[in-house]
Amino acid sequence: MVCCGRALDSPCTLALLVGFQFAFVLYFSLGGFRGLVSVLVHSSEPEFDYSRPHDVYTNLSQLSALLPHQPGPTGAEQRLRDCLLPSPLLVGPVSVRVSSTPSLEEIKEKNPLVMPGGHYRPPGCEPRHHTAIVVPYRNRQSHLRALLYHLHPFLQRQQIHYSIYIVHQSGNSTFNRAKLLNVGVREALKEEDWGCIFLHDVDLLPENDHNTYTCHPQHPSHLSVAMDKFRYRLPYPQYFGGVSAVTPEQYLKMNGFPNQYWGWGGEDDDIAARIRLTGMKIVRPPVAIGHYKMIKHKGDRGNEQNPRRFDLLKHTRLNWRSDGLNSLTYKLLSKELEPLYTNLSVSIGEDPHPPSRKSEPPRNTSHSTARPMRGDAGILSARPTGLQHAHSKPANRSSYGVLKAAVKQEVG
Ligand code: UDH
Ligand code: MN
Repeated sequence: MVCCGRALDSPCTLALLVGFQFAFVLYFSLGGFRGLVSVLVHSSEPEFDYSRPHDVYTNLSQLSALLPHQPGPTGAEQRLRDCLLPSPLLVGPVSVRVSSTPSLEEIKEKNPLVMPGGHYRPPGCEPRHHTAIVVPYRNRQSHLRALLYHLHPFLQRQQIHYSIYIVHQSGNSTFNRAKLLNVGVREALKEEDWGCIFLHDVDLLPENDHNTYTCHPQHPSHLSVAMDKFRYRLPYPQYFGGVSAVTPEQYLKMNGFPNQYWGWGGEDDDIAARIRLTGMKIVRPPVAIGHYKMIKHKGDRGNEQNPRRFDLLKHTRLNWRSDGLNSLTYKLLSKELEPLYTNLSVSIGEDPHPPSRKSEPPRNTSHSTARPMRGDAGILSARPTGLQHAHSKPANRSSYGVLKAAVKQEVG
């Protein structure tokens, strides 16, 4: 103490100076304040090297080598063991191919275990997860091929039981993404007792197979948390667009999705509001896992920005109970089991308030920009959503019967 009270030339002052210098260097070598916090708080974020991605078909031959159900010596089928969690076939970052995608025939050849309708069950083990992938769709053939080329091997490595449903809006009336998703959920559940339903834009390709296509048992999940379009960040905290997932129970709880959003924008924010209004929250994988590439595209004809979306969003609180699964009407025009997907062609009606086309300049979604275009989230009260990773347990499917009863009700 005595020495520290003295002038600059004392050894103690010198030691203090050296100490400060050392702390200064340490601070910056750990990445400044952020790095320091992450070291102190001990971030559990996994790390992946995206600069050396694997081919998306890696390890698939191992699946083909697995023998499908072999009859036991007595002729009875042997019970398969449960699939391992996490799947030993996962590789982490995978490369994404968006140009010169092979033809549908070639994709089928590369995925010999996929059954008609885009149905798949792991051959060597009993799957713990049963997931329907529902894709709202119209006039995006090249995107669809890229998605099928990419998603089939991606999901097979995860060793889940899945099917891909393409919900095709027939006709030229204004596109309605959320209503198509409602139709897809309903039709998928008519077919199978799915424990998890993925709502998947056709142009989003997952870049890391640790992003498992399974549901959280209590809360809806948002998977596309880090899209290249948004510079691999969440554009705003309650963003729920792109790729998300619900169990039938969660879907039922929020009365499904809105049917009234015709055109581009707002419907995903409405769904996020429903989640909050029904006491649930959004769970997400870590940013390092939830990487997606969006195939670049311009705005589609027939999916112009919906000028009513802000107004609709103001009324979600009032409307969610009456607009959704319980008010859904549509006509299923055809259902075809294509080799790589189930095609549902549906007539969902028309926008009762069509915008005047003259006043709406065509939207240009050139995706070099990282700015979210809708900005609709400002309407909703900001509420932070924690980044949580919880995908391990299979969803509780007990209330499936309730939804099935609701789903069975015939629609015109
Ligand atoms: N879609 C079609 N055909 C169309 C229009 C849309 O298939 O003519 C489907 C397709 O699955 C597409 C999805 O609807 O991926 C969404 O439409 P989009 O790709 O035009 O949406 P966008 O890329 O959305 O603009 C990205 C998120 C922007 C931030 C949102 C903030 N709320
Ligand atoms: Mn898009």
